[in-house]
Amino acid sequence: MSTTADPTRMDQLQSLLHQRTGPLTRELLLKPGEFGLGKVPARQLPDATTNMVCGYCSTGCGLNVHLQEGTAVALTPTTDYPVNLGMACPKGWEALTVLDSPDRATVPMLRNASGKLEPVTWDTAMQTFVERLQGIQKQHGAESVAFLSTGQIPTEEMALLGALTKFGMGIVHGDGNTRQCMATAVVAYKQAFGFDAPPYTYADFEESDVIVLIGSNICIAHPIMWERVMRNPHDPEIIVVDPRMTETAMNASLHLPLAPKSDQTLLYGIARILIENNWVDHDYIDQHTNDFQEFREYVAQFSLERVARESGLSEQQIQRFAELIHDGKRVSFWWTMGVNQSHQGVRTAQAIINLALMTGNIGRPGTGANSITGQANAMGSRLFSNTTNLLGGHDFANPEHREKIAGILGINSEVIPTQNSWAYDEIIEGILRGKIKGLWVICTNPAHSWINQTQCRDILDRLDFLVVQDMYGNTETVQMADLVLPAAGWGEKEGTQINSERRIGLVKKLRPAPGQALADFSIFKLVAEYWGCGDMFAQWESPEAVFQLLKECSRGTPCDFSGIDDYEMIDKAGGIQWPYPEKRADNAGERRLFADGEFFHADGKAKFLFEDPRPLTEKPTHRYPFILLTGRGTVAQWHTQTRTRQSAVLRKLYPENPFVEINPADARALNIRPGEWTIVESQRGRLRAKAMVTHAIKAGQLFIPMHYEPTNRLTDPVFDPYSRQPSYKSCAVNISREGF
Ligand SMILES: Nc1nc2c(c(=O)[nH]1)N[C@H]1C(S)=C(S)[C@@H](COP(=O)(O)OP(=O)(O)OC[C@H]3O[C@@H](n4cnc5c(=O)[nH]c(N)nc54)[C@H](O)[C@@H]3O)O[C@H]1N2
Ligand SMILES: Nc1nc2c(c(=O)[nH]1)N[C@H]1C(S)=C(S)[C@@H](COP(=O)(O)OP(=O)(O)OC[C@H]3O[C@@H](n4cnc5c(=O)[nH]c(N)nc54)[C@H](O)[C@@H]3O)O[C@H]1N2
Ligand code: SF4
Ligand SMILES: [Mo]
Repeated sequence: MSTTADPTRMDQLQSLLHQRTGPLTRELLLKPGEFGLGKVPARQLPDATTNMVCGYCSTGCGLNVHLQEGTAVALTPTTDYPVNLGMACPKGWEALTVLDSPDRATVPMLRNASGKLEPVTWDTAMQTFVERLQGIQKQHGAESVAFLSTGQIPTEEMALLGALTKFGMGIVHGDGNTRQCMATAVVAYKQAFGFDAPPYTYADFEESDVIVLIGSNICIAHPIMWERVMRNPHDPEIIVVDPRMTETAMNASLHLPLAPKSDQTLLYGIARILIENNWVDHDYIDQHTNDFQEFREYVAQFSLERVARESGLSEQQIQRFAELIHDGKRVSFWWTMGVNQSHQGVRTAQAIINLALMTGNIGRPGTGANSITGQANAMGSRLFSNTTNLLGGHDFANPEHREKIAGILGINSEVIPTQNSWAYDEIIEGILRGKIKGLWVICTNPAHSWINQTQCRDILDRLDFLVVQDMYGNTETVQMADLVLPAAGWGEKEGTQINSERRIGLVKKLRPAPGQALADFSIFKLVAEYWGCGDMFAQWESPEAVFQLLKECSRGTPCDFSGIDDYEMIDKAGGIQWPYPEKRADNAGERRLFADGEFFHADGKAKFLFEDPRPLTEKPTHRYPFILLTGRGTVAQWHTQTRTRQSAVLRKLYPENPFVEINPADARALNIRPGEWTIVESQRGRLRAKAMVTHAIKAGQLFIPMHYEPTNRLTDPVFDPYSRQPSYKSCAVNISREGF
C-alpha cells in the first residue's frame, strides 16, 4: 500500500479542510455535507422544525429539533413517533446542551517529544496516522494494528470504519464496546434462533399480561420503555428478577432478589416446575423446536429445594414465579445487563429463551424472549460494524458470503479476511503479549469502561501508538493518546441508527461541529485517502450512498431492508423496522418476528440449549467478604459521563461523588454512617466512595454505579466463554470507613 493518494481528490479534501478552519458561516452551513464528502439532501436544509432520533440509549426516541437561522436551538419529544409518543428522558431533553462545551475536541492533537498533546493540522494528523500505523504494520505484520469501535455512531459510519480497516488497511483484529454490552445476546440468539434477531416490538410492553424483567433496570436505563409498560391496559403482573430492590423492582408485583449469578439455576428450576405440572405448549414445542426431550430430562435435577438453596429465594417465591408464567396468556421475558454481563451469560439468556419457547410465548403480541439493547446503535453495530460478523450478519469464514459482499462493494473478495477478529479482551491481551502495537479507538472510552482498569491502563500504556477519535478532548482514553482526532457528535452529522426493536431511524446534521472537528464519516474518508486505499471507497460517497450499499448487503438475509428506498422514506414513516424486504410493500407500524413459528436455522426450528451452571467466579472470602454489583446509577448519567457531565441540568440530577450502596445491617456492623467516605477494595484496586445506606441492597452485597472513573479498578476480568462478554456484575470486595 502506498501513502500517495489520488491528487485530485486530495486537493479537493485539502481545500475543504482549509475552508473548515475558517469561521463557520451560515453559508457554509447552508451547503453542508461534511465538506464535500457527501451532500446533505435538500429536505434537511434548515427549516423551522425537523425530527430525528435520540443518540443516547437504544430506546431510540424521536425528538423534534427546532431551528433558528439554520441551526438547532431547542428540542422537544416527537408526539407521533411510534417509539416514545411524545415522551423523553432528561438525557434526551438535554441532548443539544452537551454539544456546547469547552471540553469539546476541536483540533487534532499530537503528543510531542516532551510528552504533551499539542494542536496540529489535519494534514499532519493524517500523515502521522499513516506513517506510524503503516510503520508498525511493516515492522510487525498487518495484524499488529487493531481498532476498537462502538455502538454509538450511525450505521453508515461504523460500516465505513469496518470496511476501511478490514478491506483497505489490512487490519484483522477489531472489536467494539458492544462486546461489553450485547455479545451475550448475539451469541444466545444465533445459537437458539439461527440469527441475531431480537423478536419484539415495543407495543409488546403494552400487550403483555405478564412482564418478566431479568437483570433489567428499565426505570433508569430505558425510562421510555418503562413508560410504555405504564400504558399497558391489562394490569399486568410485573416480575423483576434482580438482586437489588431497584427502581424497577419497587414497581413490580413480584420482586425476586436472587443471589447474584444464580439466574440460570432459577430459570432451570422454573422450567422443571412448568414441565412437572404440564404447563407447557406441546404443539408449539413439537412443531417449532428441537432438543426439548433432552432439556426436559436435564432440568429434572433442579428441584425446588435445590433452586431455593442456590438462589437464596423461598420455595414460595419460586413457585409463584412459575404460576404467574402459567397463568399469563401473553407472557413477555425481557433481559439486559444483569444477564449479559456474566461468566455464564449466554446459557442464562438461553434459559430465558427456553421458557418462552416451551410455553409458546413467542411470535404473538405481548410475548417474546427479548434482549433489550443498550446504546443508541448497538443493533447497527451487531449487524454492520464488520467486526465479529461480515457486513449484514454475514460470516467472514464463509466463501459465499465473502463473494456476495465483495460483489456488492465492487472489491476483490481476496481483501476480505477469512478469519474472525479477536474479541476485545483478546485484543487487550494481544497488546500485553506484544502482538498488537498500534490501536485506533473510536467513540468509546476503554480507560474508564473496560474491566480491571489498573491492568487496562498499564496495557494501553504499552502501545507504540494510540489514536483516539472522540467528541471531547479530556476523556480518560484521550488523555493517554498519542494522536487525538476531534469528531463531530450526534446532531452534527447524518446517518441511521437501529434501536432495540429493530427500528431504523434517522439522525441529521443540524448543527455545525466546533472548530475543526469532522464527522467520523469524513475522518474515515480522509484516512482512506491518506492510507492510499481511497479508490476502494469511491462508492462510499456519503452516508446515504453507504445506506444503499448496506441495503444490498442485507438483501436475502433475515435483516433484509432492501424495501427501504432512502432516508426520506425512513423520515416519513417514523422509522422502519427490519425486516423490510423489497417485495413487501406495506410498512405496518409495528413488526415482530416469528409470527409464523419459522426460525432461521436450516430446518426452521429453534433450539433448546442448556449447560451446568457454574459457581461464582470470585467468591467472597474472609478478606473480601462482599459481592460488588455495578451498573447504571441514575437516568441522568450516561456511561463514562463525557457527555452527560456537560449539562448543568443533568449534573443536578445525580450525585457528584462516587457512592456505594450498602445495607443498613452491614453499615451498622462496620460503623459506617450515611454520607461518610468509605474505602472499597478488591484484589485488583481500591477507591473512595460515599456510603449510601439503603435496604435496596441486600446484606453482603454492595453496588457502585459504573459512571465514576474508579469503579472498574475493582472489577474482575472474567468473561463468558461463548460471547467473551465481561462479567462486570460480580467480584469480591471489602469495605471500611475511611481512616479505619
Ligand atoms: N441512564 C442511563 N441509561 C442507559 C445507560 C446509561 O449509562 N445510563 N446505558 C445504556 C446501555 S449501553 C445499556 S447496556 C443499558 C443497561 O441497562 P440495564 O442492564 O438495565 O442496567 P444495569 O444497571 O447495568 O444492570 C441492570 C441490573 O442488573 C442487576 N444485576 C446484577 N447482577 C445480576 C444478576 O446476577 N442477576 C440479575 N437478574 N440481575 C443482576 C443490577 O442490580 C442492575 O439493577 O442501559 C442503557 N441505558
Ligand atoms: N463496571 C461496569 N463497567 C461497564 C458496564 C457496567 O455495567 N459496569 N457497562 C458496560 C457497557 S454495557 C457499555 S455499553 C460500556 C460503555 O463504555 P464506553 O463506550 O467506554 O462509554 P461512553 O462514555 O459511552 O464512551 C463513548 C465515547 O465516545 C465519545 N463520543 C460520543 N459520540 C461520539 C461520536 O459521534 N463520535 C466519536 N468519535 N466519539 C463520540 C464520548 O465522548 C465517549 O468518550 O461500558 C461498560 N462498562
Ligand atoms: S429514553 Fe433513551 S432514547 Fe429516549 S430520550 Fe432518553 S436517552 Fe434518549
Ligand atoms: Mo451497554
